[in-house]
Amino acid sequence: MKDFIPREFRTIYGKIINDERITSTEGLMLYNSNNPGLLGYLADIVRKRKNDDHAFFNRNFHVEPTNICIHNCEFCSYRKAAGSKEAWNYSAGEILDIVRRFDDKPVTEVHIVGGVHPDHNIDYYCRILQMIKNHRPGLHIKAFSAIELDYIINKSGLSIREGLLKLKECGLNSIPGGGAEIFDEKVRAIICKDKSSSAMWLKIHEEAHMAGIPSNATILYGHMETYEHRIDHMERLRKLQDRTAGFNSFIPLKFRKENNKMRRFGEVNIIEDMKNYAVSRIFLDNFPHIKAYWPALGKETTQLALSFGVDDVDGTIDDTTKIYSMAGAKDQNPSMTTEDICQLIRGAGFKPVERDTLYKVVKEW
Ligand code: V47
Repeated sequence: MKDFIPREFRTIYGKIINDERITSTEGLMLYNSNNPGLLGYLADIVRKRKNDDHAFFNRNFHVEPTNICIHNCEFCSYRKAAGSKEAWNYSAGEILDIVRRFDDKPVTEVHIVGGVHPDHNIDYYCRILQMIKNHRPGLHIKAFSAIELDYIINKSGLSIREGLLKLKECGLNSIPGGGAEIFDEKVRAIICKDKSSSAMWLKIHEEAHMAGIPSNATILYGHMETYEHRIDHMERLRKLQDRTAGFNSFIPLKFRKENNKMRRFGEVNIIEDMKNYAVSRIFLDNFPHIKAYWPALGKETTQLALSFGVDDVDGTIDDTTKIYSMAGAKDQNPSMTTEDICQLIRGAGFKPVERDTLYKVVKEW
């Protein structure tokens, strides 16, 4: 047993080196420890076993079809009322025009997510998918959060499975992790009260996995939630992943306070960010990847996160998302060249590996 592991953490340490699952109580103990160095050390054991010294990224861009939304989440800085000068709502043709701007670029993924527009339906979503697939069949379409899917599938009269299979047939390859926020029903009732329930988010991802559509999962942390709420959130995900193995990555999203109704909660500090990545890596033993989403977190913090369990930094983005710049993130026009990302990763002591959405290696840089 390593001498520098404090006595109270030796059982957890033993479990980690033996690749055994830690309990919720042990997860809480890690959160409550004031020892970020130890958490980084423990998380790095899991990280290296799963992903060696590789740090993954992809070449991607986002499309945000609309910022008009039937929901009015307290943390959202992105939503605008219909009729507002800052609101937009693209037709499927306009979305294809955005995709066409990347025709000469070696991107492998388009990430499509936006508000839940009251006029949208499954046919509009299918048109988007089909137009993109016809234009660029090799482009992976990671699209539509469980919240958008809940609305359009429910409206279509199809079952969740039927709706997902229809979208898959039209070209949907995977589902992003948005909309999970915090699963605890009491917190959810305060921060996003009219949004799809936690049970529905989990059901849609479970049905997607069973229909052969992989997905990601997120948590929105650093506002009013407690460590117990974070552990409960991850416990629900861990249970689902045990059944389906359909999640690729877990993406902790740090709450940003600008231009939304939750400013009073402030923003957590970098120690809290690192703690959260480390505990996620250790607790979610059945998730292959933990992602630090650099447009939300900032480049330097992302670099540091690689030593706290993170093995993926998302992608090049090319200034195509507004969700975080509107909420006060440092990069107002998030974009990185492949060279920038490789430098960021190498500077942190890891090996840059370009991946596709499903983590097949495209190139070791
Ligand atoms: O669900 C919104 C979050 C999410 C704020 O799957 C905020 O690869 C912090 O899910 N402060 C959408 N967070 C983004 C998302 C995502 C991002 C990157 C990669 C993937 C993936 C998924 O953004 C929302 C919400 O949790 N969010 N507003 C805010 N003020």
